[in-house]
Amino acid sequence: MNSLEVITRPFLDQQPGTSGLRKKVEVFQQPHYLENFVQSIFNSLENYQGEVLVLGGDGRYYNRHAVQVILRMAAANGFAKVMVGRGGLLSTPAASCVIRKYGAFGGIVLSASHNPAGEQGDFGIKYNTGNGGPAPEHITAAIYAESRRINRYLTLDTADVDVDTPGCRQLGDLQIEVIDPVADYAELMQSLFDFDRIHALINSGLFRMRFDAMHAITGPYAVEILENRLGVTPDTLMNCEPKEDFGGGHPDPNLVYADELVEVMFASQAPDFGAASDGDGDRNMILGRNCFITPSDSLAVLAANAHLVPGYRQGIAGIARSMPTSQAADRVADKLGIELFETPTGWKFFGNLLDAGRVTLCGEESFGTGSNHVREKDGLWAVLFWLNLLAVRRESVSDIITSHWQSYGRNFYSRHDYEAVDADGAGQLMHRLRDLGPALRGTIYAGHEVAFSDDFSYTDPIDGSVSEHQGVRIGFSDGSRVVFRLSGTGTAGATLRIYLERYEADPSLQQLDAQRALADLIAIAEQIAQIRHHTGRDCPTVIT
Ligand code: VG1
Ligand code: CO
Repeated sequence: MNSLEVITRPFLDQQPGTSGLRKKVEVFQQPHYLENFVQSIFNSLENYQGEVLVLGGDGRYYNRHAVQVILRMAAANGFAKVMVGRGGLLSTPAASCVIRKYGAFGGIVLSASHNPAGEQGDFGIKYNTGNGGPAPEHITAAIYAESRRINRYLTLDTADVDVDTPGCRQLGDLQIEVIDPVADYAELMQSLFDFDRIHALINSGLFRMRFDAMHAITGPYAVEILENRLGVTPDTLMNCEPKEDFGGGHPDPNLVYADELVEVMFASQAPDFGAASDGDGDRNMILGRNCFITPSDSLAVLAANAHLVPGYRQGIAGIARSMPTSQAADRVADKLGIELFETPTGWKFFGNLLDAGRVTLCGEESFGTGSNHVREKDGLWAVLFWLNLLAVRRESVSDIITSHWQSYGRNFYSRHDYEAVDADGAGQLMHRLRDLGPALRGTIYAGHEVAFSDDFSYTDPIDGSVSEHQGVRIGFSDGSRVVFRLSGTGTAGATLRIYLERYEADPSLQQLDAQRALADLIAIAEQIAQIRHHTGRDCPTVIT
């Protein structure tokens, strides 16, 4: 079958953000838009001819169409085989798992994660390399450069392929294998965690839980793992039927968007454990009865208790966290005598450290946690890790976190998001903070002295690559911090994120509400950055 060369012209806005290219569906629907980006990915790679590509997505609107486009283009560009999840589905961590397990050259994941889906919503696409992780910056930069000069792409003139029936079929010279999107991932989870013990807890009659898939990709994964293998009752699982528009919701597992679950968990007869996952299954929220675990604390707790879980019984090599993530994990690393790395936001910065064996656990404040089992953050993995801890310790979630704070101190933490604000105003705010920078040092705000202020820059310890302008940090002499950065995943205006952190060693002061404990810092952030003035907003859209 001859491949077809299509003449095209570049779009100048195909710059990947924190996690791939995300745009409104209608932007992707422009003729050649998706094809240009896919060909730009292929053009930026070398020696992929004859290799295997993994393909799947979070099931949002346009996923099915994009799968067919990519299959034809992969065939025309000379891949030998594409492994595609049945129905075009693969959660982000499952895609990572499949790439690694079968030694694929790389993978294309169709997802805009938590961004709203549907015809009026967003679509997204990202490339993962052979280690199963998000393409590092030098590759995303090369893809962007290609997209700005592309003038042709290769495809086939063929009918759609059946991706709903498992098994192998041909498209020209390309072999297509439709795989079960859940099986390999479920097997990996079973190899890491003590399923017998979790099963015993769940069926003890003393434990109730809820899991909310938010009508996104984790539904089928939760049914197979939590229900079929671990024995939860079907009413434990909420919103487990994936929908192309995510049921009109916003599958961002936080206190605002996962309100249905939050209501259940904060009721008087609440279950013992609650969890939710995001659109593409790589993030998680952990709740206990009337209790919320911040993602930063979750990372610290997992690290401190990893020896209780079979997959990590040998101990952990090191921990990496993104810069805005609280320093709770640093204290655990310190106690364990292991390395702690502070990286820019986005999972791609963990890849080298994981590949080099320098770290075992990674986490981000944005509800992302993961380990060296794949090269993506992993929502259900975190849920299973917590279930394994609960099964071993047989304590409540709130007792576990309280005793953790007693041993290590508590890092009060909160993130304030101002979503979809005017991009110019947000840009000016960041610009001003960068200019103020070093001049802030030594100034005192409400009794807090500024110890340092900078624009975070990261040098990768493995390959020496440098990533600049990763967020403005203002640190105070008592260890408190305020961090400002702009989101790289939004598709409308700008989203300003403000991260607040304060350490409290005294157990008698650790039960305060986080917003109250951080009130001083919240006021200082406003005073320094003039958030209201620059965003035109009185308060954040989302507080977590
Ligand atoms: C956000 C989070 C970041 C995460 C990224 C992708 O990025 O802050 O920690 O890695 O989303 O996660 P940003 O640039 O909007 O702050 V996901 O689940 O959307 O793949
Ligand atoms: Co996600």
